[in-house]
Amino acid sequence: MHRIILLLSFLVPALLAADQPNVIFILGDDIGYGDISCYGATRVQTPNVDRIAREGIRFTDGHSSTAVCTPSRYSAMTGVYPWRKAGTWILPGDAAMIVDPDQLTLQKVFQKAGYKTGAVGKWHLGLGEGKDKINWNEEIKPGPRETGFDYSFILPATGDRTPCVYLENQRVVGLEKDDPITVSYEGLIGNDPTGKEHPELLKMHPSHGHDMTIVNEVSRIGYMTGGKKARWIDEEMSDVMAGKAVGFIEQHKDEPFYLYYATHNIHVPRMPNARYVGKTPMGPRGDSIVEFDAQVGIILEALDRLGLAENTIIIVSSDNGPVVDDGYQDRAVELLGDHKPAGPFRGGKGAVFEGGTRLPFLLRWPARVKPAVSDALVSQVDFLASFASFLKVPIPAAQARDSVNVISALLGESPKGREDFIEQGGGGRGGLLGLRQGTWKYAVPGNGIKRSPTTNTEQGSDSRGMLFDLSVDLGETNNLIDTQPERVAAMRARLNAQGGLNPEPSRIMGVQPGAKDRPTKKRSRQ
Ligand code: NG6
Ligand code: CA
Repeated sequence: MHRIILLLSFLVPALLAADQPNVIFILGDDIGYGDISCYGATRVQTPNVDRIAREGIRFTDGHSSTAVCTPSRYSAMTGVYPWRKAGTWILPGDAAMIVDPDQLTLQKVFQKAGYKTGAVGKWHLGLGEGKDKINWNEEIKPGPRETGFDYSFILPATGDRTPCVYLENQRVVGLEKDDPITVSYEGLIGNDPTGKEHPELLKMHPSHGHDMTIVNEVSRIGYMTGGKKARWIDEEMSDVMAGKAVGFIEQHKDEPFYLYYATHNIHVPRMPNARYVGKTPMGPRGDSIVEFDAQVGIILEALDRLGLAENTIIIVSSDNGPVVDDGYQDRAVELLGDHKPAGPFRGGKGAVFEGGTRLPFLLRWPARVKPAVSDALVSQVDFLASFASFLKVPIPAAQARDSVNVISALLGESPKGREDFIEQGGGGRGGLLGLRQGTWKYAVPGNGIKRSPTTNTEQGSDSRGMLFDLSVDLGETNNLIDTQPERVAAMRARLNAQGGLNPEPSRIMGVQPGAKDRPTKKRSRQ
């Protein structure tokens, strides 16, 4: 009897621990399928991501919902396709938060299961009640906490948008009382020099837009004044954020935790730390991939050091497909060589082609998951339902409606993921949805503008619509739209049944409420 009790007292904590693995979701920015060496890159090496592939599952058909940042992250967090909601396209830095504090989120699922939750890195989901109402000099609410993060250390929007400061638990870090911050996306404020008027002050010059307030000798989208001591230094950003991420892991090493670590790499401006400069022949874009990989390495090392590796699920992915020239003259186009950022896929950031949303997607959990390559169709929108099922957290009826429980596919216990999946591209200014059904892909008719005028990325906009058979045409070059009317009709019907055939243009283009009042020239859109 005694012996049994003794045995049980050893076993029970171990069993509980296996039911409550830590989860770390590392989300890169603008990293394409082909930017990672275990997905085929040769001009850049990513040994730490490759280690996850070796020790875990490498998915070949893993997606974000959308081919740009804000909607992609919105959907990964809420389990809802972003085109269902107006105002979810790329947000300015002074936008209101688009995640409703009443909405169920992935991080709330973990909270309900007793986890400590933290967000470190890029936010870009809006904050507070938006422009004119955000006071950057106080606590800003609602923010990450109201969506379910116990701790947050974020950059509010993007590295190329003002305000260029970090927020820790929703307050600007390092703010001085006598140097308050103001932000504007409407026009020049204050006396800070702009890139437009003072290009001689820049160490990184814009190729498109990005000519407003200069911070750290880089001109940005949007204007700001004040907060001089609080402004970030781009070259230090990855160390600052990795330090916060490791700090969170150390602090919660004895209880289950969920960490959302959203790196700035490899978004523009690409300004890697000096340690990574020159590590690839591809200039800042390639070196920034190395810096991303190094951050994955820092997290892996922390898990090893703290003895947490065995029972921590680590997921690595990206928010949208790759882009080469994204608005700064960093020689990414000239130095690309034969590197294929989207791997075998067509298009990239902004596209409804596979290159827009099919991304590096890896999961490692040594305690339970056997190393494998999986072709299951899975998406970040599914994390919510999958982890809710795994942790036995009920999902209220009206929540996370597009999230499918694919936990068996994620853990490598089934080769089957989703039956079908809706991908969102930008299509220049048109807005495009595509339906994946097995290896078939249908994309709705677009405005016919083939390439983004700023990034030169093919968007997948065809005025007839497009149909591809990915089983023989992974690169989406042979449009079968005219040859298979029945299949097209069936796929359109399926899209329609999900509300995806004719969503209002404003929803799909993501026009911000009040956007009409804003000067169009200053507005930036993919
Ligand atoms: C575009 C910006 C681009 C990038 C993107 C958002 C221009 C010319 N382009 O409007 O540089 O900031 O928005 O990227 O301004 S994302 O990854 O956050 O979606
Ligand atoms: Ca992005």
